[in-house]
Amino acid sequence: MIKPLALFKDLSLRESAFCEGHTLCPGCEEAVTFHTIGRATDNGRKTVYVLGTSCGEVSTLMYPNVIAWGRGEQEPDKVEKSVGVIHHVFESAPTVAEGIRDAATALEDAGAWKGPPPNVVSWSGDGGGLAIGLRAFLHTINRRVKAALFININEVFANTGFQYSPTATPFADSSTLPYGGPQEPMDHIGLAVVAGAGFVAQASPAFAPFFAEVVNEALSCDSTAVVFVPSPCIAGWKFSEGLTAELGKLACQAGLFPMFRKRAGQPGELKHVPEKAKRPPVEKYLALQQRFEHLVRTVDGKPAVVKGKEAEVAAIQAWADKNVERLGRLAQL
Ligand SMILES: Cc1ncc(C[n+]2csc(CCOP(=O)(O)OP(=O)(O)O)c2C)c(N)n1
Ligand code: SF4
Repeated sequence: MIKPLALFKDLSLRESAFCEGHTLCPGCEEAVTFHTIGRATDNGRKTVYVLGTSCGEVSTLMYPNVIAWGRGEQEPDKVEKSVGVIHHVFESAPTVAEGIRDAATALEDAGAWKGPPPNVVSWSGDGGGLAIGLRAFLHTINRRVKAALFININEVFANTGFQYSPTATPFADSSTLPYGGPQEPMDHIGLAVVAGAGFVAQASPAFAPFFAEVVNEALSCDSTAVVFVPSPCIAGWKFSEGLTAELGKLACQAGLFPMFRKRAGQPGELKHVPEKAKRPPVEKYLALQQRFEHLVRTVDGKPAVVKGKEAEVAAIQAWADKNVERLGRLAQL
């Protein structure tokens, strides 16, 4: 097995399928995510991307203007360097990916496709994948379709105006639920595991070697692979420029979005989450984002809980601690 750093180096030197001209916000983590996936898919196979409407889709496919996908300006002379992109409705990325895989298999069976089977990559936001498209997502997993399903978790429906999504951290402000509510977010990792995915991970480019490993593993899985990508949204969460990777790390280390990976039938692992005594308190993470300014602010360079909001912050801390324990147990299933 290739060591994580060696794999990271190998992937870094490959040709990305994500190129210039996108209009994602400066500081949006999705650009880094797309480069990693774009390089990992340069693996000797044709690649088909299936992009549900989301920031990642509307900001990269501006036909008739720039299209930010492809390896170079020209049609590549080798089919394994070629990239197909399908834009379709918001909630259906996994289902369309399933259709692509079926078509590829039919071509192969008919002898019309000679090369190795293509990479099929599905991309949805958490609104598309876990709210309106939850049915499509679970059924594709249930049918064990060989496709890598990526779900970008920015905790809002970003491109339509930052509406609430079921992955939102308790009490996070959004345009449809000002100041948020006490409900705990959906257990998206548990759902994918119990639905029968062959590989389930939660991985952030903030932990670059781990992320590269996970993307590579998802592409080589023989069944449905699911990768949740926690993704700080600079425009929706309102944080200062330069903090994207820092927030990605803190979200994991404080227990809100731990790095996780598990192959079906094998023990999995939690990564990059310190033991409880060494975990950063959630205030440290919340204070850096305006979506939590009704709870925690930075005073004299330190996070300070707003008077009267101690119970809300304690509830977020309790959920984060519970989350780490729950995912630890899930990894051992
Ligand atoms: C059936 C349907 N309803 C609503 C829309 C409008 N719409 C397009 S993208 C989107 C939100 C996408 O949110 P998410 O999937 O979380 O992706 P993000 O924008 O956050 O990347 C909505 C509501 C649509 N395209 N189709
Ligand atoms: S709104 Fe958020 S998710 Fe969308 S491009 Fe900007 S930073 Fe990225």
